[in-house]
Amino acid sequence: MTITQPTVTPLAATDPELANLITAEEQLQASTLRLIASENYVSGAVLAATGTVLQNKYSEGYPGRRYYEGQQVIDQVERLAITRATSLFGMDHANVQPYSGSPANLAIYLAFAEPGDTVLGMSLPMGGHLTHGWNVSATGRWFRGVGYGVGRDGRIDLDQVRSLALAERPKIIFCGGTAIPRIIDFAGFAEIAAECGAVLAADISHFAGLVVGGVHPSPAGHAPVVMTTTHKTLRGPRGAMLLCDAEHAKTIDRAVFPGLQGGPHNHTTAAIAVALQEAAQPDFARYARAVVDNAKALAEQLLARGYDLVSGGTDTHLILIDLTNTELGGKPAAKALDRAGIVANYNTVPFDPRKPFDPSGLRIGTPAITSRGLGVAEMATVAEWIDRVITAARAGDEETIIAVRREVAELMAHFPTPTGD
Ligand code: DSN
Repeated sequence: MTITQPTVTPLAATDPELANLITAEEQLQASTLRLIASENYVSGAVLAATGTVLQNKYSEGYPGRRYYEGQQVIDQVERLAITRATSLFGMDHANVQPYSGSPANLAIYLAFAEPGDTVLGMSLPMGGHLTHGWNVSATGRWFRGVGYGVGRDGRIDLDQVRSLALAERPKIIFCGGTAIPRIIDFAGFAEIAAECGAVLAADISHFAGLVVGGVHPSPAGHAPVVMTTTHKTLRGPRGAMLLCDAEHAKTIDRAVFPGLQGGPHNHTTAAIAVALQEAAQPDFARYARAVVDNAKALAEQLLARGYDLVSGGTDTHLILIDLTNTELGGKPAAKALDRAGIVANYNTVPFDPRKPFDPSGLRIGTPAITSRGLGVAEMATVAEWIDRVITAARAGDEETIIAVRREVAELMAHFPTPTGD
């Protein structure tokens, strides 16, 4: 048998068409102001770990208990990720295999509920997540999702959560979501879960990096089950983790595999381990603090320009702008900003009279721009750009939008991405 020498073929030589697309995306990410609250830039080390031969290996099972041989290295990689996760989040057990946040949340259902059981979560238009029991998601079709919301002040109404929990007796209560600008009162949720006999599941995907950086309270000691994606403020690869108290470890592990998934994505596990090591460094705490400082500064600047912010501001990385009084919907605003090189997403606001595909809100966040090194000093400029673009979009003034795009690209050229673009 002839053994061919392995060839290291650059992507550009093998598939120039695709390579060009990746280069175009790199340039887009480098030249724009990325304000999508759930996005970030990973380090070169995280990026390197994802593109490794670890992806060649099947590893159904858990370290020391696999269904395939040849796990001498993979077991060590997964154990490293688990140890770093439990130590960083102060929880007894970690499962680092979920492919992403949605399957990780589904594993929580599989672990603690039966089809048809009631679950209580923040309703999607109020700031929750699809997988917290919203009706179009499998979690709302196979389970009975009951939604709580915020009060007119834009803050989670724990009295409403308690009344619903006691009336509906859910098996699981989810706290956390995708458009919540204020910190989550884990202790308050834990009390309610204890009163109604539910398992409290904290979905900290958006702010996990703020938790490890010490600028958002930790769910440890309050929520026996915690889910986080790994690619938002935590700044790791696209993936997720489940953390839990020791008593739930076996149930959670069984739910992920063999309950829902097959082989773990070992290259992602490795990159999660790298991201967790980075997040344990003092620099990361400074990053988390800067994310919140930037968001607060940006919120102040927007308020000063007359914008309505849900809950009146932010404690976190995220700002939800209610554009109702600008007479421009969230969608045309997001599209105009995109033309100006400012990337955000349109979003419902609580009690939104408009439809989810054409809502009143704009969601912005500071994790990615803080990774580029922008600070409080730049937030006035960012707010001014947002204001100019929204005003221009209302007036049909495309010239201003194009002028802002040039200014954005000029500024961002001074703030290289963590991978050097
Ligand atoms: N898509 C994520 C977000 O933007 O918040 C949630 O899954």
